[in-house]
Amino acid sequence: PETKSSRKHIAVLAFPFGTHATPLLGFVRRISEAASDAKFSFFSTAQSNAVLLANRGEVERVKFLDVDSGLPNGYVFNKSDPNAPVVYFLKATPGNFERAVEIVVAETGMEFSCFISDAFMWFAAEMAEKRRVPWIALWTSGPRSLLVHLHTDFLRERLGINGPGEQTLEFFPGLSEIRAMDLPEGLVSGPLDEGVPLLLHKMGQILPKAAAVAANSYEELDLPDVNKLMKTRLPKFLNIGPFTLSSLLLPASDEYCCLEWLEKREKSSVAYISFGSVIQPPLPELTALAEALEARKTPFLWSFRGNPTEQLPLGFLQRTSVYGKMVPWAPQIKILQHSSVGVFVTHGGWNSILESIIGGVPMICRPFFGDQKLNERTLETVWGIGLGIEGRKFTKDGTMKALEVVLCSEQGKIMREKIAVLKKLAFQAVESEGSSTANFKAVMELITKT
Ligand code: U2F
Repeated sequence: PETKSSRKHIAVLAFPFGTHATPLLGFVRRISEAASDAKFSFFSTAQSNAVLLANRGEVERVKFLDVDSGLPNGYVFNKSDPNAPVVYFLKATPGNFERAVEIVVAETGMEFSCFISDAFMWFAAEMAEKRRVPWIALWTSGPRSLLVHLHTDFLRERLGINGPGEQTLEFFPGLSEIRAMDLPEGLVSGPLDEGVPLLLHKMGQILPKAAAVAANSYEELDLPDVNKLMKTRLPKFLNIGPFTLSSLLLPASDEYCCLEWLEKREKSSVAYISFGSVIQPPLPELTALAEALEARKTPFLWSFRGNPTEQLPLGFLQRTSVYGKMVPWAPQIKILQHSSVGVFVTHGGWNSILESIIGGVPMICRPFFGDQKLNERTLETVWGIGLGIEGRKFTKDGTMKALEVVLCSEQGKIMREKIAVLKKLAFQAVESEGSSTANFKAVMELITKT
């Protein structure tokens, strides 16, 4: 018979911004399928939990619990300071999680047998250590960006802290094509004593303590040197993705009928445009992108955050309505798998890149922050499956050129061939004998043996 102590009780600590909590929930859902005796307490802010529940629905044996967001009473989001909620939240950690965890233990009478967290929430290591249980971290971006965070001190020593330069990391196995200017901002410039730079630096120092670090990627995607170096630093680094293929979350709905619209378009003709969940490009760049689409009459499907009537050139929506569609949110995964899509114009968020690979769609990338520049440089120079936009900003000419290359040139055809290879490897990784499946089993062993 089941008793309280025979059941596993797993604490899950989310980072409640960008596309972080969703893959974490996907990971948890998969673990819960494999460990039917486990019960999960999923800690995030009320807002993040509400979005997860609205988009993904209830998940069996997962209880969503709210932690303090750190926002002052009456706080109103200010577009000119979009990072403020992150800063407030970080100031409230780890106390907000500690308090919430203790309340759950007191109320349920069940201690936690394991801590799973977003890798950003490095203090989960200490919470787990205090209770003598394992900590498993999930890295929601690609291995390369984790690798550079793990080597922040080394990179600062080699490159100085002079900020972004053209010099390449030729001394860094696997990353020799990457330039200092492609590294996440703050990695080789400025102080590391507060906010996100502090968080990432701490994370790099503490992750080696994790029982395992799982990641949403697959071993065959990157160069052997990257995997090798990662394993040297984190012996239990386990790629268990791509989550799009392996996690069990429900796909998003298609309330704006994007798929029906794609049905009417020619093969590989459409530019799908989205900049993820956080970014909205500045107005002059939105204008340039719109002008480029209109000048080329490129069919487009644009997932637009904001108000297109106010933010795009006057009359653009009417003039392009025959070949263009704007929606506030789109079922991206399905769209990228539709044969009408020929290019993905993206900010280079990790989830978007993987979803594009799985759809076999080459990318045009306009990176903004964090891992995005590194992702852009990698997909252009290492994998050959996309282009960075000239000057890292949308201009009408630069955008027209990039669309021409990807949609109409021999180079674009080669990109499609290369991405087809990576796509195949992704599907193989999640087959029953695949590398990601084996790695997931290794994670499960750690969880079930505790
Ligand atoms: C942060 O990522 P973002 O949320 O900005 O971007 P992505 O990693 O590309 O994830 C966007 C997700 O939102 C989905 C899309 C992706 O799964 O399918 N989506 C959608 O379903 N419909 C839409 O209309 C638009 C998007 C950060 F900014 C990045 O730099 C990091 O790489 C990332 C992961 O850590 O988190």
